[in-house]
Amino acid sequence: MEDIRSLIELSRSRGVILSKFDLSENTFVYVLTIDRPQVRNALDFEAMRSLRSYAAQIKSSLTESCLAVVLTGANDTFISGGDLKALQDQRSVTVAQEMSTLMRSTLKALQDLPCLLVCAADGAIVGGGAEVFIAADYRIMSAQAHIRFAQASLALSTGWGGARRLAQVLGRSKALALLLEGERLSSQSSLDLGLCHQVSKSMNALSCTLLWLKKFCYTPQALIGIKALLKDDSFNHIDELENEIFPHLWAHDEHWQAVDRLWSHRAGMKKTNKDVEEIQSMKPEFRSEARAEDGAISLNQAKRGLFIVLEGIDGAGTTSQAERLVAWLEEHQYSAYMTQEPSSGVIGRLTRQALRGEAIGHGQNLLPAESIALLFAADRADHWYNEIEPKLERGEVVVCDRYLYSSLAYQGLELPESWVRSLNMLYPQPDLLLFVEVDPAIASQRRDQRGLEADRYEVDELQIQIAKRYATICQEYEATFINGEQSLDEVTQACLAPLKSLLEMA
Ligand code: ATM
Repeated sequence: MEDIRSLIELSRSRGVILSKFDLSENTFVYVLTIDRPQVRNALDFEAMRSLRSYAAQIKSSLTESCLAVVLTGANDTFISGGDLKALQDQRSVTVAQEMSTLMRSTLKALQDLPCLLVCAADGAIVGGGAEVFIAADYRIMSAQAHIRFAQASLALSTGWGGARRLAQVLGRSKALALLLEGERLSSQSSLDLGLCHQVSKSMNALSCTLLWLKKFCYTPQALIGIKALLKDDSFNHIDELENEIFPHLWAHDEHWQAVDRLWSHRAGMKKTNKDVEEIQSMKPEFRSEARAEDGAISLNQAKRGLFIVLEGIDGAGTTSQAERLVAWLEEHQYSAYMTQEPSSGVIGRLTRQALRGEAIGHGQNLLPAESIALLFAADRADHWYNEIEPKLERGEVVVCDRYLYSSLAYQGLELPESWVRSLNMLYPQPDLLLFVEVDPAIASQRRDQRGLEADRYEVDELQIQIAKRYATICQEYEATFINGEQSLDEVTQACLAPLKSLLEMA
C-alpha cells in the first residue's frame, strides 16, 4: 500500500490542502485534499476559491515531471456538494451564477492541465461532489464509496458542468434518468456503469490511486500524449493530434527504453514458463548452472551442497533408507541432514493432521483433495526456503524422505495432474532422485506389520494405482530405480552407489 504519510504538504487554505507525492525520482503528483470534517467536505465559497487558486498555482508551476493532479477528500468522504449551511443566506441568482462560474472554471482549469486529473473517492460523493468527480479523466472509488446526483431532490439541476459530463460518460438517456431519480449508486454499480474506472477493495482510494499512477512513472510522455488526444470532447481534431503526438512519442527515448524493458521481461518470462521443462530435462550437473544464470528460478541459485530425495509408496522403506544414508554420510565425515515431507513445520504438522482426518473442514467435513494438495505445496515452500536451502547453502548434504514427486503421484491421482504439476513447478529438482520400488502387496504386508493407524491414502487399491503413477513419474524425472524388495542392507548399498558417484563428482 502506498504510504500516504509520505505526502509532502505544500500549503493549506480554507479547508483545501495542496500536497505533493513523489512517484519516482523524476516524477510526482499533486494531491488536492478537501478537508472540511464538520460538513462532510461540502464546499463553501472560500473553499471553492481556494480550489480555484490552487488550480491556477498548479498550472503556472507545472512541469513534465508532474503526471497527475489527484483530487480527494479527507475524513472518509469525498465531497458532499455545496455547503448548504454556509450558503443558505446566499439566495440570489447572481450568487448562484458566481458560484457556478467559479466551479466551472476551476474544474475546467484542472481538466485542461496537460497531466491527468484523477479523483480518488472514499465514502459519499454527493450533489456537486458528483459533478467534481465526473470531471476527472480517471476515477477511483473505494469499495464503501457511493455516488448520488442528489440535485433534483433539492429542486436543482447540476450547476458545475455535471450534466454535460455525465451525458458524455453514460449517454443522454442514462444521464437523464440518474439526474432525475438521484439514485444512490454503490461503487460496484458505478464501476458497472462506467462512472468510475476502478474500485479499491483493500486500501483507501488515494493509496490505490498513487499505486496505480506509479505504473506510469517510466512513461510520462505517453500518459500526457494520451490525455491530449482525448481531451477534446468533440474529437474534432483527434486525427491531426494523433498525427502529431504519435511520431513524437515513437522517437522519444521513453518509448525505446520501454521496448528494452519489454524484451528483457519477455526473456525472463520465457525462462519462467519453460524453465521447469528445460531445466528438468537437463542432467543434474547442468541444472545448477542453468539456474545460476537464470534470474527466474532463483530458488537454487546459491546451492552448494547436495540434495537427495527418496520416493516410494507407503511401506517402501524410504524413511529407513534415508536414515541409513545420513548415517553413512556422517560416518564418512560429510555434514548431512535428514528431513522429510510433510515437514515438521507448522504447515507440515497441519498436513499430517489433515491426512489423519483430524484437521476438519467446514461443517465437520473432511478437507477436500484440493486443500490437501495446496497444504503439501505450501509446506514445501516453507520447507524449501526455511530448512533445505539454508542447509544446502552451508554445503550440507540434505536427504529428504518424499518431495514433490509424492504430490504428483498421490494428489495427481485425485486431481488434474497438470494443476498439481503447476503447484510444484517452481521447486528445484534434486541432484539425485532415488525411487525405492516395491510391489504394493509387499508394501501392504509391511504396513500391516507396522500396525500404525492408516492415513487417507493407505488403502491397497489406491496404493496399486499410486505405484503405477510413481513408476511413470520417476522415469520421466530420470530417477534411479532401487529394488526395495531386497534386504535393508542391500537396498542401502543400492542407494549408496549413485550417491557415492555424485559425491566424487561434487
Ligand atoms: P509418510 O508416510 O512418508 O510420513 O508420508 C505421509 C503421507 O503423505 C504419505 N501417505 N501415504 N500413504 C504420502 C503422503 N504425501 C502426499 O500425498 N503428497 C506429498 O506431497 C507428500 C510429501 C506426501
